[in-house]
Amino acid sequence: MIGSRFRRVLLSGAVLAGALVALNAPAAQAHYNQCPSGHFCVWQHSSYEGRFFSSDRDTPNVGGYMNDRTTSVWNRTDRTVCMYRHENYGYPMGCYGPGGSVAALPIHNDELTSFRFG
Ligand SMILES: [Ca+2]
Repeated sequence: MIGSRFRRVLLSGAVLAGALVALNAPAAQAHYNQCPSGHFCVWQHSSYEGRFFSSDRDTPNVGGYMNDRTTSVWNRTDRTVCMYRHENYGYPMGCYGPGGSVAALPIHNDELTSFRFG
């Protein structure tokens, strides 16, 4: 009884998720283009998908919307940008040179909180 109700809920969730994916399809196609020239860009999911944040200047805290969620990045600037696990540039987690990008951070996934231009 409880089991079948649970399955029904899961099924409705799957249908809803499918509908959301369909609605979001046009935006998802533009994910990589979200990153303006001159910005350091970060995304929630691999391959530049999901939540997005970017800035063209030192960012001591990416804010609650993006904090500890970054999985892919693109440094679309002509400078090196270094990433940090904590706010105000605490605990370095690596840098990307001009034009550098990664579809999925090899380490420190979902930890980025601040970044700074070199
Ligand atoms: Ca963090």
